[in-house]
Amino acid sequence: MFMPPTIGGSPDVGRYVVLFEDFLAAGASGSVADLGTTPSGETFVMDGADAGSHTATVVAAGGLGGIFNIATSGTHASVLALTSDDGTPGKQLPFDCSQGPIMQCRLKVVSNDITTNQALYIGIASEHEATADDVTKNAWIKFPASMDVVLESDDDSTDNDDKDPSLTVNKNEWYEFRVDASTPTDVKFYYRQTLGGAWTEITDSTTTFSIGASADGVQPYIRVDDSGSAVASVYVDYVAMWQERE
Ligand SMILES: [Ca+2]
Ligand SMILES: [Ca+2]
Repeated sequence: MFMPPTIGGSPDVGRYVVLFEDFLAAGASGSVADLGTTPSGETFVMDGADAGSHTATVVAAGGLGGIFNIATSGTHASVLALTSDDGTPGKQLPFDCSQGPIMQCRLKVVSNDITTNQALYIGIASEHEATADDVTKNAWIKFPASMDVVLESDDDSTDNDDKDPSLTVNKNEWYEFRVDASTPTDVKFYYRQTLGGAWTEITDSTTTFSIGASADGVQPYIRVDDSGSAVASVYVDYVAMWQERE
C-alpha cells in the first residue's frame, strides 16, 4: 500500500493526487497494450508505434511483486507512459506543473549496458514526441548512450541538455530515482539503492532545472530509444507520481 507523502510525520491521505503502478495486474496476460492500438483502459501502456517493433512484457508473468520489462529490438522509441483516450501515444497529461509533481520509480538495466545508439529517459514529460528533445516540457534523468547519466530539463523556454552530474549507474542493480518538481522552477533529482534509505541528490551545480510554473499538463515518462544495436532491457518495478491536489 502506497503511503502518500507525510506532513509533520503523519500521512495526509487526500491532500495529494497520487498515481502508483506496481505492475501487478498485467502479470495475468504477460503483456500490456500498445499505444498504437486501441487503449484498453490500463493505467500504463507501451508505445512502439514510432518505428519498428518492441517487446513489452511482465517479467515472469504473474510473478511476485510485478516487474515490467521494456525490452527493445530494432530501431524505435519504446515509451512507458500514461494511456490515452484517443489512441495517440502518451498524450494524457493529468498532472500539473503548477502543482509541483514528483515522479519516482524503481528500475534496473539488465543484461546489457545502455550503449551506443541507445538512450534511456526517466522522469516527467508533457506530450510524447517521436524525438525526445521535441517534448515541450520535461525534466528527466537520461542515460545518453552509456550508463553515465546526465540531467535535462525544458520549460518551453530554456532547454537544458546533457548536464553531467558525474554519476555512473551499474547494470543489473536496482535503483530508485526521484524527479522532484515540487518547486517546478527548481527541479531536483535523487537516487537511492537501499529501499527506505536516504536519498542522494544528483546535482549539476551550475544549472537550475525547470519545467515552468504555469498550469501545463505532464505525465510520468520512461523511454528507451534504440537505433538497432544490442538489445536494451529495462526492468521497471514501480512508477509513482504525485502532486498537491489544490
Ligand atoms: Ca512491482
Ligand atoms: Ca532538451
